[in-house]
Amino acid sequence: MDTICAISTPIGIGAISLIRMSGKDSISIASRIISGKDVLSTIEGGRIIHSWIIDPMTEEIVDEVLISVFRAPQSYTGEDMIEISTHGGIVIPRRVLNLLLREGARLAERGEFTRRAFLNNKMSLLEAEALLNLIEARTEKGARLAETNLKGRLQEEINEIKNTLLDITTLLEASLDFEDRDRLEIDREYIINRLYKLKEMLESLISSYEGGRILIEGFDFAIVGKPNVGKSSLFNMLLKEDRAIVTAEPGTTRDVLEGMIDIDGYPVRLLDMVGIRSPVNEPERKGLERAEGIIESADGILFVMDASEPLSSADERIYKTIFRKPFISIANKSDLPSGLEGIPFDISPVYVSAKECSGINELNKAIVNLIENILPYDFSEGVICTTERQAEGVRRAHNLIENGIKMIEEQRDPELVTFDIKEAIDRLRELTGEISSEDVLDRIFSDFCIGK
Ligand SMILES: Nc1nc2c(ncn2[C@@H]2O[C@H](COP(=O)(O)OP(=O)(O)OP(=O)(O)O)[C@@H](O)[C@H]2O)c(=O)[nH]1
Ligand SMILES: [Mg+2]
Repeated sequence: MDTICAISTPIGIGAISLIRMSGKDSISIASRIISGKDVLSTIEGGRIIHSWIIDPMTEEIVDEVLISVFRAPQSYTGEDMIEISTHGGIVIPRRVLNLLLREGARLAERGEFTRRAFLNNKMSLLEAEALLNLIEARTEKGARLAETNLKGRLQEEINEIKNTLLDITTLLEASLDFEDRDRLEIDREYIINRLYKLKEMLESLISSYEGGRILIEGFDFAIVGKPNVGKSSLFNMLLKEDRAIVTAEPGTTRDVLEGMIDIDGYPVRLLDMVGIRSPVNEPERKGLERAEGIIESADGILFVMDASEPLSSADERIYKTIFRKPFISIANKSDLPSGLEGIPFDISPVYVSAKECSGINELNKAIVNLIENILPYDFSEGVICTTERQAEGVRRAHNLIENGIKMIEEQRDPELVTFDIKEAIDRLRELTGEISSEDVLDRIFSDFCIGK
């Protein structure tokens, strides 16, 4: 494979920058742009040397650097690799990168280092996805989950299921050769029991995805209420940032604003939106259209009311559009004399004041409670799917097994059952990457950043 390189640290001002190169020419390419050209060729893997980057065309010194040398197969990608730590900023790393490109390396694509690691059996596809989750994790709980998957727990679970399925195929195939019907009966009972057990394992993996997704990507809360009840003020309060425009005029917010916060280790995405009423103009009508979509797709709702006024039919109408979703009702402006009375629907709101920043602990508690009620799983122990690809693969294997069980129960030809079980094994092999298509790999690794 050709030799690839990329800047692996974020571009911008920082103390150091890391440039990575992988492939069979890594060491010779690096040798051509440093002082003491022969040092690298004799050095063993896993060593770091101090050196200078020199432009071979102008002999100009570009930077003082540290160079780490890795030799195949003992490297991240399994190939020869060089990592150059340069000074940070925008200029120096780019110049060094350009020198590497000029000397014959090619710019890496997104996730290409990790893709090579996968192709060289350094990690499974599930581990590669866990790695991506880890980089993207926004909170500690998400990162911890990704770590668990990176250690291969999900992989182990899938392997266990797959190996049992392989045993079952062997039994089924053996039974095909048996003349003796009694013997086949015993096997049938045994096979059905084992398949039921596997079906259950897959079901709990499927239901784990909802929680896995929330922990990695975040729980989406749409902030919903009449105009002027203080939705944007609440958004700013929770974000601890003066992000959304707040005015005394109803109809201030039209677009959807998004902000991520960490509540007790849970990543929560807040969505501030237009106040709900009959739109008074075109921008507001468009805002409402967006809001409807957001309410629909949100995981939960923060339903905001004004505590200083009696509830109106407008509040009630809004309540009717959201009450089927997980929601928390909030009475804002509780610093003002209370006007809330005779709440016509069955809620007991959390009282807050966005103006005085009060009630925030109670609100955070309510948010955590709601999330924990939704998470279907004990995350400290469980094996969890975190990507749609994983969940889909597990679902397909599950359906095939379910079908297999049905056929055995209906005393159908074992050959047909074997067919489904083998198909289920293939789905699981795709999950771990034992069988993979370029398409699937492209999709997974294109989510990575360049340099990973
Ligand atoms: N007294 C008091 N006033 C508040 C509080 N929260 C918001 N306000 C005021 O209420 C008005 C509306 O606040 P916003 O945050 O813009 O309300 P909104 O719901 O986002 O309004 P729209 O975007 O128009 O739908 C502003 O004048 C705020 O200063 C509060 O807790 N107490
Ligand atoms: Mg607003």
